[in-house]
Amino acid sequence: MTPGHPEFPSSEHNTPGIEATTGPLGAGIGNAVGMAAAAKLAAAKYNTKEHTILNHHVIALCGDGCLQEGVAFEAASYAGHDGLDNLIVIYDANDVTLDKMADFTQSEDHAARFAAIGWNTLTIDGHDFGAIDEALLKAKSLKNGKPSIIIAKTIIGKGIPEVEGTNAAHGEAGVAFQKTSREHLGLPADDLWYISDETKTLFQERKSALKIEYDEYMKTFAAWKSANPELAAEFEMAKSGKTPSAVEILSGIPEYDSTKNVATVLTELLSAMSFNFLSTSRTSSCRPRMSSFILSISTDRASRASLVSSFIACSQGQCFSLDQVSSLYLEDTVREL
Ligand SMILES: Cc1ncc(C[n+]2csc(CCOP(=O)(O)OP(=O)(O)O)c2C)c(N)n1
Ligand SMILES: [Mg+2]
Repeated sequence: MTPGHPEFPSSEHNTPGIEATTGPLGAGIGNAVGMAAAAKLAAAKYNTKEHTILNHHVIALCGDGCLQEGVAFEAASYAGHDGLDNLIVIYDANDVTLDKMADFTQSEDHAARFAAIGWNTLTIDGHDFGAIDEALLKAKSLKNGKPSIIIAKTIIGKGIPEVEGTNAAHGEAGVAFQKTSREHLGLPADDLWYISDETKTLFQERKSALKIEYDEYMKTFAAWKSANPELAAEFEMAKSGKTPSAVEILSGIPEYDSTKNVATVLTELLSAMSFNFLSTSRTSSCRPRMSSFILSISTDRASRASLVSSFIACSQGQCFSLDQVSSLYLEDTVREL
């Protein structure tokens, strides 16, 4: 759906409607899990008893190659453990990875592997549109605290007999046969960008149906906004992606109240300043530990300021390991003590 390896937001290869794509295999699973965790956090913060403004699913497509990467399973394991049932991964299981058949390098049972880390697994014929629809509806309706993977068995290069079902179909290898393959698929051979009337009608009808849903949603959103102006302002700020300046952060840090325990101070601090800006990537499970650790050794104002800077740095994409953070702050604190 998205050509090339468009890792950069400004890439000319970005495809409208696709929110994130990656080049490094496996990273997309991490993206999807992060988006699902962020959606859960945001829903918990912004939805009210009266209005639900966030209840969407995150849907990601991946291939055999994505699931060969270790990072994919670290993220998937986190998603299973943390019950991200708003996440659906559709796996294009075509048994090919670029220039070899997948069984040349792997032999795992993906359904069993995902089930073992707490996912729902559904296996379908990926060329059957009805089955895809049905599986998506099922995955959305399960709501059993588990993410879902739809293992869609497909044939790579379908309709191009010269390469169909083999690694020769990856990339541009089928280009030489494109004219005949269009014929095999029942499409006009010479019209490279042919879109049937049936397809156009389908999308027009879909657009009208979605417009009705969109208008309904916007009514709910407006009602939520006027009932919750403060939350709405925070929501807009979060969407804008702007982070507070260091001065604003420092002025927001409360004086340490020695009658409260450090965990309470941490919660107050984070909820006051950083909630919208913490990202949830594969390192997220270490971040709360890292923060409690730093705060437990950082009862003075300057160290707490450093803690907040670390969080902001993390949210802006620079992530510190526990070792780096401890070497930065622990030494000073130990010296002071
Ligand atoms: C981390 C990483 N290693 C290697 C590559 C090179 N690479 C590009 S596509 C691919 C195999 C992709 O397999 P799959 O996702 O199943 O796609 P298919 O061959 O089915 O089209 C590899 C290894 C990469 N993009 N990223
Ligand atoms: Mg493949």
